[in-house]
Amino acid sequence: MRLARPSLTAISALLACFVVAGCASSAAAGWTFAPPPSATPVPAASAGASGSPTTSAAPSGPTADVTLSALNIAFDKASVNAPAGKAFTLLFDNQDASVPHDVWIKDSGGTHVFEGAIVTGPGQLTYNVPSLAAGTYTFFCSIHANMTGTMVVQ
Ligand SMILES: [Cu+2]
Repeated sequence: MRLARPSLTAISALLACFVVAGCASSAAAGWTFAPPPSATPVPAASAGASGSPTTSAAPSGPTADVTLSALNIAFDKASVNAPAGKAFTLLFDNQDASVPHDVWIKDSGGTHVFEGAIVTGPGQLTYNVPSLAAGTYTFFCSIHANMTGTMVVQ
């Protein structure tokens, strides 16, 4: 009679071990995608600023030839410079939450020479602008008529 209880306890303990082992092994199986020793997770700060599926720019990538930001339905610069005769990159940073902006460029005759894709803030996008001849252009947001600036290509 006295042996019955200890053995029962042993069985339940064994059972508990089995369950724990089962849990542990299944959890281990879930980690097969990251076996390397690099235990450095993605910085929580940058992970917190997520929610930008349309962006492609790396947070700490190389700087673009031209940078432009939008905040409070306005561009941060009234004038930017760009290189003439060669394609260049334009990093657009839309800081207006839930507001769509884009960057279009037109020449002095009003012809659109570049029409960038819409970025809904907060989000960034690096545009690849084709080669432009030297001259003074106007960059603007196709959505908000008040958002314009001068682009000096030289
Ligand atoms: Cu806009």
